[in-house]
Amino acid sequence: MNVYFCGSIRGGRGLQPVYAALVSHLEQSGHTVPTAHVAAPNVLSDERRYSSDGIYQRDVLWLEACDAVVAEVTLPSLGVGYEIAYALHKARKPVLCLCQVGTPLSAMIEGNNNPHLRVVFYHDVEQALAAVDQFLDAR
Ligand code: 6K6
Repeated sequence: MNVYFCGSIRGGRGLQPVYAALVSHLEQSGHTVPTAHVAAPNVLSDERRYSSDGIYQRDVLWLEACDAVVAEVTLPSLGVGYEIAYALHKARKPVLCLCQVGTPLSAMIEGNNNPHLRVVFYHDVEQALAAVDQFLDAR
């Protein structure tokens, strides 16, 4: 499947190792991840050659083309929130949100009963990877 991965960039890079584990797991499972760069340690410098306008146009095209969205939402990020809303309401894609237990998640995600949205709170990365497999296996 073509899986659009979302993770915080300007919202903070503290969970980059978790993003890397998620993207690596998706790719090792045979999925294509157009946004694999979100998990790269140097995304901010690598992507600097693109304009914000170019990034937005590219990411929206990828959202329209994907089969499913996996978003790590522990760190609050405007971009990730926008991508989730776009995927659900404009591109009409299934979305999995992964959040570490103990994190206060926005009510706009936690309280959202959209049938295409699944929110999973996880204790460790293994649990998050299992949630990804379960979500994609059901597609
Ligand atoms: C570096 C310097 C200027 O811009 C950059 C790189 N910016 C981005 N590169 C790639 N994807 C981006 C960028 N900014 C936002 N995104 C998309 O939004 C990604 O797909 C992430 O899932 C999400 C992150 O949003 P913020 O608000 O945390 O940056």
